[in-house]
Amino acid sequence: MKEYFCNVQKIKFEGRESKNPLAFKYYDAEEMVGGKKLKDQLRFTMSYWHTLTASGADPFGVGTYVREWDAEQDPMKLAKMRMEAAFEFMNKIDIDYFAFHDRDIAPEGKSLEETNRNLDEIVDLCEGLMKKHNKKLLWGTANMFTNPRFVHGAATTCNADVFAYAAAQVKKAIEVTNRLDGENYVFWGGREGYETLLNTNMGLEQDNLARFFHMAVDYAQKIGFKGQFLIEPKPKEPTKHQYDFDTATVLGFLRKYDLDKYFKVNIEANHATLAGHTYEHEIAVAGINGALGSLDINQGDPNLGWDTDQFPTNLYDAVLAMYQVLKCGGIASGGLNFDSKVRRASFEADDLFIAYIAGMDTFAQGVKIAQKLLDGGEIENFVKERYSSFTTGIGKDIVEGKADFESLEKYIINKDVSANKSGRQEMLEAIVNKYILND
Ligand code: XLS
Ligand code: NI
Ligand code: NI
Repeated sequence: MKEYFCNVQKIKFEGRESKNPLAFKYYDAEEMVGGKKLKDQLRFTMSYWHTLTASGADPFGVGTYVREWDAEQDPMKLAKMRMEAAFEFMNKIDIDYFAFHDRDIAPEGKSLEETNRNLDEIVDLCEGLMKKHNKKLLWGTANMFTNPRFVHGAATTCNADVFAYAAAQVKKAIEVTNRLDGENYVFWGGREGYETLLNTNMGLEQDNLARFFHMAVDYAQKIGFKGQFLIEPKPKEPTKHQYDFDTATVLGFLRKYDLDKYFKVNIEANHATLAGHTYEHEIAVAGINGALGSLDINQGDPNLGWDTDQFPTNLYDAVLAMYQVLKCGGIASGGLNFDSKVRRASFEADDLFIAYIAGMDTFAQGVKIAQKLLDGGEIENFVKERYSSFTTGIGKDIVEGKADFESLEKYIINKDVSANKSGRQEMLEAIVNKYILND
């Protein structure tokens, strides 16, 4: 088989003294952390779209990335080359999982029928390569945002034919995900939102979105798809008001429409930033609601108001995010997906490897430090103590549902309120720093 990344050999763990840019310094896949191998704890995932199909184009200029398959004109031959390259890449970077949109892996044809045939042909190739190289599909999804037919949305369009098209497309995408034993199926609401209320029936659009999700659940049950459904919240971009704004919004929506038992969330760091949240906030909201499904770990830029999809290199954020993940008991059927692209100026093929290494080392350290922080217990003990008034006396009554307004009034009316204690934020932040710096 042709080699696509000729300048790069299999990436090895060389340890923190290594100066080799094409080696892991912190990610040792076999290292045990929290009772699991790092590779099982993190389940790193290659995003097909950013790794194989992205070009480096931006609104001001054409693509810059230099790739071995650039010259290929035939769309199906190109799709096959990319699929082979994907497995070479995963083997060399030592990643077991990948994720794709239907249109990443195979080109659209003239009709949906032809498009589905193209997809089947590439999925045949993919299935064989998965078996040969022992790789797994973390999730599949449908691209319902690139083609102009989705200009007004897919499940939230004003055009019933487009709704039907989207349904047929997702039907096929679930079938394909099922065939490849995908562990999850993701809905990111590409254009599910609106620009102006002046032309929008928001109530109908949201009801239709719920109808669409119910149809997906029904169909998955019908064909025996066992994977977990995930919604990926995002507050804006491409539309001004995306319906899946953040985790809390998604949970409210799911409950309103009786969908909460079928869906969890796929939380993206960059989307949390755009929603004005921290990543750890979003993970914690999912965690306390039993809805943490998977993670897209690409970081954004707090100074920029769009989804920059950068490789995650911010160690501090990674520690705090993984701390919440560990508190939730891990990532279950999810993984850590690099929904990240190299910068436009990082156009050489080696940059792809360097970027993944940087992200994998960051999250390896992130989870190791988070585990130590958890084991050390200083933060957890502080929090426990902070809420200790709810473990005895009147606090216990409140928690156990034995109190009401009248009994609480009777209790407090002639009593001095006990003194509040410091929240000690700076002390706690210094403890986090200690764990990071001492590691
Ligand atoms: C876009 C999303 C997208 C999803 C998959 O902002 O992050 O890449 O992860 O459709
Ligand atoms: Ni994403
Ligand atoms: Ni995104």
